[in-house]
Amino acid sequence: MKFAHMSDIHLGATTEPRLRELEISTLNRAFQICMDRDVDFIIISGDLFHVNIPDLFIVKEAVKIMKRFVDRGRKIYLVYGSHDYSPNATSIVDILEEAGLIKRVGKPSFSNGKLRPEIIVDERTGAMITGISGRKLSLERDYFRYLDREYFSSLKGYKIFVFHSAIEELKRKGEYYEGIASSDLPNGFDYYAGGHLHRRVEDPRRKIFYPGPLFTGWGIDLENTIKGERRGFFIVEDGRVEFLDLTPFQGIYKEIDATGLSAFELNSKIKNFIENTDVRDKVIVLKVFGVLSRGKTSDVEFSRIREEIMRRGALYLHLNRSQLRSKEFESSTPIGEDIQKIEENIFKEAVSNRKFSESKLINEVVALSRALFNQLKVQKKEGEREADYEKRMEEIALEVLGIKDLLSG
Ligand SMILES: [Mn+2]
Repeated sequence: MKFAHMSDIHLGATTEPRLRELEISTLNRAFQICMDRDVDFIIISGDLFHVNIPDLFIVKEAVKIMKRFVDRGRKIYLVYGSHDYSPNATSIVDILEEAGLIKRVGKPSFSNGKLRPEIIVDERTGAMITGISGRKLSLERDYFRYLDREYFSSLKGYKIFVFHSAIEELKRKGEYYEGIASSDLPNGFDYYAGGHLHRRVEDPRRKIFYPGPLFTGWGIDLENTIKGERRGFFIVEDGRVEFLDLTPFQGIYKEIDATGLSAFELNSKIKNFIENTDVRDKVIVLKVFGVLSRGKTSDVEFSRIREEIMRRGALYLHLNRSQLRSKEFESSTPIGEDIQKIEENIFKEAVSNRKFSESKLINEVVALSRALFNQLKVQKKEGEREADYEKRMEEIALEVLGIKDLLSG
């Protein structure tokens, strides 16, 4: 028996044309290897797509690639990830399953109050495959609590458990995710196919394996790829696990400390970096941080910088400037125990940089900002027209600002 294990492909995460091409060609390479190596089936541990309803262009490309594999009588098994699942809307995963392209494993069913995720037996190999899908906010942890563990350990044969959850014991220093304990996994499986962690983990003693993302087109994943994390997938043959490295690009990671510089000086420092770096066909991650001595952060010509880097043939520029501040609008890292508190503190900080004659006004502005912010989070209803949604939001905003009557009168 030979199978492939991929995860966290996040198709559609990037809209940059060149990155998108790479995303598709990397998926294609992975499936070509699976066909060349004649694997019996492929397991995807969640987050095949970046959102539950992705751009149809990427769906079409993915279907083309997966169909070639499936047309050979091979199967693709997967679970939902935290990204491609939605509690109240149909996911593209459901549509592809209805079309017979993929098979979702571990659909929940209950027996005597215990959870028995459905087991799929692969026809070619007889492998038994089940698992637990990912949920937003790690709600899947509750599912693990109710698992019928005895039932699973009584089953005879080669068993694979597919899941989309991080595991606490595998946490590295500085990683802040919530996960399950390795003891939450049911005993007696031959392979635990993990997803959700965006780095490769091989734990042969516990038989837990995370391939990490196949392709990484965004944020911190890009940064980690450039810093050396290899991207690819596993092929498992008779218990041997082999990592196939598909890392699709090279890159440059550059930090620039702006502390003590004026916005003007920072501009020329960045320009200097671009002029002395061969950025061609590379992903550039540029992190600019520190406190400017003069000028505002908006005086830093980031869009010009992006244009220049792309003009010189870079694949993509990922700009991290979340820790760049200026003296004129100095802000410390917002602190608070929960989201509400953090939001409040951010508004307070912003307001304290403005000069109000009455201190009472500050609290009112903070309260108003928060109320407006909360109301603007309201999402579009299913089936609601764009224009109706905009009108509804407008009315809500006017109401919060207390000027509804003023305008209508
Ligand atoms: Mn993911």
